Amino acid sequence: MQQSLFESQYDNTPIQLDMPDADLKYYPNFIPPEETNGIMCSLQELLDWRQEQITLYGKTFDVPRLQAWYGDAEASYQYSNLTMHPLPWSPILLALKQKCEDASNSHFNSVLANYYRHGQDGMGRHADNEPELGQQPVIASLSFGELRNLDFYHNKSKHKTRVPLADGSLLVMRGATQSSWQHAVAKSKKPLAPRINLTFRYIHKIPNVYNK
Ligand SMILES: O=C(O)CCC(=O)C(=O)O
Ligand SMILES: [Mn+2]
Repeated sequence: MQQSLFESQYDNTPIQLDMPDADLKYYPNFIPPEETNGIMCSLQELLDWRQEQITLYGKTFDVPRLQAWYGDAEASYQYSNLTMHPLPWSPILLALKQKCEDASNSHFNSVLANYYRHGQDGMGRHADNEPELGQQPVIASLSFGELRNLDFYHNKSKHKTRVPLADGSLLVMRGATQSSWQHAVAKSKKPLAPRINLTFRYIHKIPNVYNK
């Protein structure tokens, strides 16, 4: 199965999404349909899924999805005064990373995997604008399983745009996308099947301000 990731002759012509202050390219059939289910099952089974928690106003909650963080050893980042280390790459993630790098003409050293188990899993509004990602980061977002909407909210105009992310699709975000927009995966009351999303990123080394 992994071999065919490299051999695929599938049409990968992207669609440039027409959004101001953003550079978004959408590849609807980036992974051939006959391969997506096998990859989804492998990711469900092989990744070290974790239930992370967040504390808000003194109360601790489960994050509404499972997550896993993989990457090069040096792709660590600071989070609440802690250094977070990625798990070492697995072959399937490396194969998918290579494919995303080729399409986006970029280099990635880490991936955040999100597993939305059902409609009540989602992700709140945020931008991927941490200092470790640098100015104008390139982020490649690969989706498997149930179609979920990625809702974009413009910081100034408050304009909202919904981008449906289909099984086997790739969305490459670059330029001003993160500085001008926030994005979120909305929850749904409908019974939705599982979805896995992989966001490939490049983490820059920045000085550890906490240990100075
Ligand atoms: O699941 C998605 O499509 C979005 C994931 C995301 O925004 C993130 O990992 O930062
Ligand atoms: Mn994001």
